[in-house]
Amino acid sequence: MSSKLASLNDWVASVAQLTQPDAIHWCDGSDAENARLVELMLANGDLLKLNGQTHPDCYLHRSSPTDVARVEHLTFVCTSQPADAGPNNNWMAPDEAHGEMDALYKGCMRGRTMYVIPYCMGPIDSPLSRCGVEITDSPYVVANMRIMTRMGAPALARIERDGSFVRGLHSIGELDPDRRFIMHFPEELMIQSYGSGYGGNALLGKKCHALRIASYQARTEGWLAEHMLIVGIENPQGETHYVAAAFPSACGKTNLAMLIPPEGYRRDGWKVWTVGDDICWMHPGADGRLYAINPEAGYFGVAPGTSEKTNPNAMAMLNRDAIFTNVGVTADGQPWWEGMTSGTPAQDWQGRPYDKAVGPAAHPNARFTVSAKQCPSYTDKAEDAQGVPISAIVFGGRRASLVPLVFEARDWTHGVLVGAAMASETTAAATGAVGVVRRDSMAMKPFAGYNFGDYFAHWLSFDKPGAKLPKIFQVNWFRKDAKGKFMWPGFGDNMRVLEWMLKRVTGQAGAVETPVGNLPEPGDLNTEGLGLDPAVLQELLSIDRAGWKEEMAHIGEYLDGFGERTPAALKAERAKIAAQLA
Ligand code: TSX
Ligand code: MN
Repeated sequence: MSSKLASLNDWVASVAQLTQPDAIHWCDGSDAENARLVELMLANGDLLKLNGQTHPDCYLHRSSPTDVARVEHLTFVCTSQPADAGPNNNWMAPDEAHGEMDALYKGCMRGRTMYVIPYCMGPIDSPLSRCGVEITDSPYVVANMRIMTRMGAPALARIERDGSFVRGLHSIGELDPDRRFIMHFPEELMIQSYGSGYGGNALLGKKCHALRIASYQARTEGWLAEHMLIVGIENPQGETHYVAAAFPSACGKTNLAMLIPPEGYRRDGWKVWTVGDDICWMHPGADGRLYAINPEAGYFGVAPGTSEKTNPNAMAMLNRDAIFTNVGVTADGQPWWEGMTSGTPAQDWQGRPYDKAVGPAAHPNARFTVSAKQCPSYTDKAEDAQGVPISAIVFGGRRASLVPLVFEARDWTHGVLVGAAMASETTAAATGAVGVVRRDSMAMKPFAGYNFGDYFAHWLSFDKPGAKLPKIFQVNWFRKDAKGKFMWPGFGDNMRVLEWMLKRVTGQAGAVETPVGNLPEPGDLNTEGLGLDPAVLQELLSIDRAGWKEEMAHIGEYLDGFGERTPAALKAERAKIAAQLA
């Protein structure tokens, strides 16, 4: 097979020349093709079949034990000028990077099949969507890309219409951590990945394309590619407002995207709709509002911690047509991970007999891959070519102290500062010290395809005459008291905070102005039925001026780290707040 697009055929031919596969397979995305690939992977051990009674068409993949997560230290942005990648990225000169990668790719697909995957990020018929082609020698990557993107014949037809696409080349190589690179060439709209078969390193449509390359492309085209969930909140009047929210890892983004409102809210007619759980592309519309699509078609979620208690919607979508990576299994072949409320693991993620003295059953970064449509709260609006209008943008982080439960930014510039200053405390899930505050602007530290200083300026540029921008908020579900106990119940009860935000958007809720931002007074938040101690609520909604003075000094140092690329307007906003606190 080949394509009607000469530039695509030429590129495929040149990659085959370099990598020397035994065969080339153009993916059409059909069920028959998927069935053949599953057969192949069951035969070669890439997949194990799970219990067909309890989990029809579910499979387990065990990755190489040294290939279990993204590798930030091996991830590079290769722009001609180092300053364009910025201090927030690793940089390599494009010529040098191409030299390194070509040497690794030389003959690397001998004895293997090369798969050509045309894919579309976003609804096939949406002007907001963008396409790519991933070439890979991993059938596991094909099976995952089939769930995570609109993949195959319809995507190829759109690519032939558009005439342009992002090029992604991936080989698992030897899965050797010392021969592994994830390279991005934003000026060429190209991605090259070698030596890993895992998630963000290998499913190139996700972090590599939809965030790193897309953020670069979005800057030149006037839109935003963000690390945000998208959720629709329907009120008892039947009106739905859409919220986009950025959180660093381990803050429960997927849980928030699939939130189930507390009983009282459900009774009153409130509903929560899931549009996306990880990535959000936002474009200014003709009416001045920001319209968003979820460029993905599935969820590649962290399994451990997902349970009937934390995310019942996710549990309901995981009993059919799902791929599990690095989870444990029960004696009767059901997937199992830490946090599950029933079942007992028999084997751990490496296939060894489970022994809690050896380690957890599931790897802490174990994943599920599942179609978005299997989520009970998924909305058809996610398939809308125009996208959904965004009423509020939320920035969150994990902060045991200082940051209140919620506050509203005064205006867009203040909101961009809040996003740029985002920080989260490290958890045991990451390597290194626990409880250390790390800055992670807009939760994009690992994913911005260019200099953060330029990125902040791009965000500020949306505030222009005629724009009807969303309100920006900061939240913190993770405040702890002196005894180390979480002060806010979180999960479904976050609905109470979302209600206040949307009532601020429509002018129906009060707030008090502080230098840090506008906070609800205790009476502005619906805490009915929570049994929350009034003193705890007061504490969650108050500002520690001395602590914030210090925080603002840290934010100033951080912004100075991007040198002259940091927008003056952002520095001025910070200085203004610092002066008000003094
Ligand atoms: O996902 C979380 N969310 C968002 C939910 C919509 N988590 C899990 C984070 C790890 C991925 C949370 N953890 C949240 C939260 O809002 N809040 C907390 C902290 C917390 C943990 C346990 C309790 C309360 C708060 N349990 C009890 O109070 C019984
Ligand atoms: Mn993510």
